[in-house]
Amino acid sequence: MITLLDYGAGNVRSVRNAIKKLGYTVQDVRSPSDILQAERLIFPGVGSYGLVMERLQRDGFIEPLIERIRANKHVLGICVALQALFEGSEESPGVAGLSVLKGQVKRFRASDLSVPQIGWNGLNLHKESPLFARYHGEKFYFVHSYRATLQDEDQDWLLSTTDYGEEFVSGVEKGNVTAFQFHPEKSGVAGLSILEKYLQGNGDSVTIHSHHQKTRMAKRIIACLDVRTNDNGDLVVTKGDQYDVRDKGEVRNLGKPVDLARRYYEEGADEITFLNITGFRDFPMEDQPMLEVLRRTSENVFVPLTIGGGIREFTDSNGKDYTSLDVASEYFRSGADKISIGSDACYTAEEYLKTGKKTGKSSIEQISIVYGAQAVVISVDPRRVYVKSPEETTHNTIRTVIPGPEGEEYCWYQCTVKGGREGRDLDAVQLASSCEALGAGEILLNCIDKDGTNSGFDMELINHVKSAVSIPVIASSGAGSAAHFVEVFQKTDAEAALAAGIFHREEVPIAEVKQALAENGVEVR
Ligand code: 1PR
Repeated sequence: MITLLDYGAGNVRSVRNAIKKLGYTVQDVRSPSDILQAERLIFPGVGSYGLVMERLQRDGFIEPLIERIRANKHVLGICVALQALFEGSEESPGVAGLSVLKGQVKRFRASDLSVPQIGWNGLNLHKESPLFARYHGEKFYFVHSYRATLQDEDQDWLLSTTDYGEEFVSGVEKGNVTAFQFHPEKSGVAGLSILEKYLQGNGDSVTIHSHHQKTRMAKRIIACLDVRTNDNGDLVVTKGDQYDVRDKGEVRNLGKPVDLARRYYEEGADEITFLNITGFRDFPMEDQPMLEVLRRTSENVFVPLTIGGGIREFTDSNGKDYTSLDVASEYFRSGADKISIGSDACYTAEEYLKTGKKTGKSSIEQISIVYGAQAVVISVDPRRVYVKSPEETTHNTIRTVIPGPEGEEYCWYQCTVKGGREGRDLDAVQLASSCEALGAGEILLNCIDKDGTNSGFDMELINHVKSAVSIPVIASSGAGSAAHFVEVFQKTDAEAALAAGIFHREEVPIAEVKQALAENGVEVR
C-alpha cells in the first residue's frame, strides 16, 4: 500500500498509474495525520512552486511533512517536490518552502540553451543508493525551468547531479527520504524500474565509480496522432496531406488512438502528442471520448503526453461558462502532461501585438501561471507566403532557397487557425515570440506546405523561429525517412522532431530513426 499526496495541482494520474502498473495499491492522503501514518509516501511534483506550497498550506500538510522527513520515514519526492525541500524559489518569490534544505531554488542561467529544460538527460551518481543498483547511464525525463544546488552543510544529501549548461542537483537522498528532479513515472522502463525499487524497499547498494562526465540531453522523437471522429462517428487517428485528411471524401483512418499510442511508447517514442484536430469546432469538455483516450493511454504509456485542440474559453448550450483553464485542468486530470494551444494562441498574440499589454486573462497566461510554463505548448500552423522583396510586407521574411511559383526569393510564414482553414495577419515569428512573452514553454512548429509530403522538414522555417525564441522548439511536418531526422538536428537547433505519417504507415520504425541519429553523433535516449 502506497500513500499518494495528491494536492490537486496537475497530472498526478501518471504517478498513480505507474504505481498501479507495478502492482501496488494507492491510497490518498485525506488528512494531515495520513502523512505521518503512511508506510511509504509519494509526493509528486506538479504545478508551480507557489501553487504547490499554497495547496500544502491550505490542507495543513506542511507541518506533518516536515515532521515525517525529520523522523526519517519513507518519502519519495518528484520534481517540484525536490525543490519544495528548500527554503524558497525564484519562481515564487516570498513563498516559504519546507526548509529542510538550505538555500533558494534558482532559474537556469544557461544563455545558449532553451529554458525550460524539457527532455531526457542522464545522472551522475554521487553516493550509493539501492534505487540505482544496476544503473547504466539510462536517461530520465526532466521538465523544469528552476534547479537546485546544495549548500556545503547539506552535501550529505547529494545523490545525483545532471548537466544542463550548468551542473544541478537532480537527486537528493538521506536515510529514507529521497527526491528526484526528473519524473520517474514519465521515464519509460528506466523510470518504472527506479520506482519499483523504491516501492519494494529493497535492493543492493551500488558502488559508485567517480569518473564523472557531463551528462547530455537527448534530442526527442515525438509520435503525433491527429485525432478526429470519422463519418461513422468513430474516433480515429487520421493524417492529412497539407492538412487535408479526406481521401475520396472519406476521413482517412489510420488506427485507434489508444492502441497506436501504446505501440509508439513500446517502440521507443520519447513523447506522444494527440491533436484533436476538430477541437476548434467541438467543445472538449463535452468531448468525453478524447478525455477517455487520455485516461486509457496513461494507464500503459509512461512517457509525456501532450494534448491539443479546442483549448479556449467556452460557453455551453446551457449558458455555463468555462475558462480555458477549466478545459486544460480537465485534460491534466485525465493524464496530460502538457496541453497545446493552436487557434486561440493566434488570437491572443494578435491582441498582445496590438496593445503590448499582458491581460493575465489569456489561456496561455492562465494555464502557465497555475501549471508552469513547461505545461503550455503552442502549436503553430504556418504556410509560406512568397514576396518579391521584404519591403512588400510588414511581416518577418526570410530569403529562401526554395523559390516561389514566380521565382520569388523571399517568403514569410503566415499563421493559420481552424486547422489551416483561415490565414491570419500574423507571422510565425510574431506568434512564437509573443506566446513566449506570455508564458508559453514550448513551440510545436508544424508547416502546412510540408505536412504529409515526406519531403523532409522545413529547415528555413525552423531556423527562423528557433532564432527568435529561447524556449524549446519541436520541428514538425514532412518527415519521410530517418535521414530527415538526422538532417533536422544537424542543420537546426530544434530540441525535438515530430512525425506522424511515416510512423502510422509503418514506413520507418522509431528504432531506425534513433539508430540513424546515434550513428551521426546526435544524442538520443
Ligand atoms: O486550433 O487549438 O483547436 O488546435 C487544433 C490542433 O489541430 C492544432 O495543433 C493543429 O496543428 C491541429 N490540426 C488541425 N487541423 C489539422 C489537419 O491536419 N487538418 N493537424 C491539424 C495538423 C500537423 C501535425 C502533423 C505533422 C506531421 N497538425 O499534427 O502530425 O504535420 O505530419 P507528417 O509527419 O505526416 O508530415 P486548436
